[in-house]
Amino acid sequence: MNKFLNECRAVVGAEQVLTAEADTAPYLTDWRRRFTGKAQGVVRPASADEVAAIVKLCNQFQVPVVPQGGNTGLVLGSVPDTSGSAIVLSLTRMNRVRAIDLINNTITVEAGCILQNLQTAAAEAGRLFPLSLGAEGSCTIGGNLSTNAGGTGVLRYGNTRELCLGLEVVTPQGEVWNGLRGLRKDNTGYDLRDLFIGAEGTLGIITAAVLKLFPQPKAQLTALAAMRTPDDALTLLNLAQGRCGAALTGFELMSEFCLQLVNKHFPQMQLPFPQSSPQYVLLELSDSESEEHAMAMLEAVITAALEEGVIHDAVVAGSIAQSKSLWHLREHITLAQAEEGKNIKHDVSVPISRIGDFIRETDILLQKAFPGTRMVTFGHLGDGNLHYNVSPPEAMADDAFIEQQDAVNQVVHDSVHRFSGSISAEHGLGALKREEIRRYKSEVEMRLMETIKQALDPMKIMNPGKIL
Ligand code: FAD
Ligand code: S2G
Ligand code: ZN
Repeated sequence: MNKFLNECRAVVGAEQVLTAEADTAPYLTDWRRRFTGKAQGVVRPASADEVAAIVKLCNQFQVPVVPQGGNTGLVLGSVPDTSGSAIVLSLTRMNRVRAIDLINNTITVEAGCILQNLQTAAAEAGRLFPLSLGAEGSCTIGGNLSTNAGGTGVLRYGNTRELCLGLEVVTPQGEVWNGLRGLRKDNTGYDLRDLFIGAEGTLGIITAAVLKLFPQPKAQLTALAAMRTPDDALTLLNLAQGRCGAALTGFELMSEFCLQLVNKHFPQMQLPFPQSSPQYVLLELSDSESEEHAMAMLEAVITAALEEGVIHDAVVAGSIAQSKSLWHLREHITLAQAEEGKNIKHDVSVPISRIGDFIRETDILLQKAFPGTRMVTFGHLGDGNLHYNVSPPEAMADDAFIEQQDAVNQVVHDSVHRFSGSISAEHGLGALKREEIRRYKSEVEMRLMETIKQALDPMKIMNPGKIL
């Protein structure tokens, strides 16, 4: 019998140590079903102390540990390699809201809390927790913090990093660091909290967090605008930011092909325009004054954009239901692209002003190198973050296309580098981009990251093979 797993059973209970193939399978394959790892087992602790005890056993028996939340990550960060030596440590049982402080405007929540449940808990308390992304029904706040997730609200509220005030973390040595301070100012030494945020489980296991809450807006309005080019979208962004300031809380670019895919695979989702356009922007205003004030602002933006020829059509959602249906168009792009078949994703960012040039130049380079590839280009334009995803030519078999992944990545990532951008804007590096990042980060930067990893996790048991 496996002594290590027996000791784990003594900590979390036998039923919380999964080893049967049917039980462990969902934890070992990534969301895109592109990779399946192996593990000694899946361990599901119920508290930070149980996590600490398991990590101590991992030290004692030299067992690598892969922390996992909702397993919706897109860079193979949350699944083990194929050696079978690791355990997956699932935080999903640790999902309580521990405290809400309406005067401090903070909520203390455990890492395994699903993002949508956190949004609901905030709303029930009369507040807004503004992190929002397509996977919110299954991703967890621990995973959001560990990947420093972005989503559609970054323009106004920042990445997950900006939403966090304090963390509770189990260190690679199995100690519990209680940094659950709800302070907006605390300058007492190195910023340990920000070291763990975005570390993708390679420096420690986040078990709880203190997060910021925001006032609920009095009105939230959504509009879908149709235009010719990404540069028109940038002009609209500037116009909207100039007139609405902080009230502009969402600005998502979608190409015509993105929405054709959505309509093809989800025919019930209709475009609210008689004919299609090359580009669309979904924009959202959140107003603290009133519905009328928000509507006046939005109509002023739309009118000015039509008069200046920046857009040639627009629809303003007349109800919450219509607003939701516009957002569903946006949120179904990832699912539609997955339904269409295998694709090569690029979660990139470039300076906002250069997005139009980046798309034009890189589209041309890709068509030259891989004629007939179909571009699924969409994303968080206000953050300079594009999902610049490449689908194979209609006539090409998926697998044949995926074999060219490295060559396609090189064309796109070299272009990103030329535009002084990043090859991972919000999804992280995981195992997927571990090698690729070395082509673009300086030796100094790589050495600094390796020094931090060596200092905190000298036994290299924390999510090995991810990031570094
Ligand atoms: P997992 O996938 O379980 O893990 C992700 C990483 O975090 C892994 O490295 C894992 O080891 C680590 N980890 C997980 N929990 C912990 C913990 N408690 N302590 C330490 N490390 C931990 N991402 C965006 O940023 N923006 C988007 O708009 C977006 N849209 C998406 C849409 C869809 C349809 C899908 C499928 C994914 C999308 N994602 C997006 C990617 C993904 O949802 C995010 O990366 C999310 O933050 C992952 O959360 P999770 O709980 O699923 O983490
Ligand atoms: C989103 C999902 C990833 C992708 O929906 O904003 O982060 O490329 C993306 O489909
Ligand atoms: Zn995204």
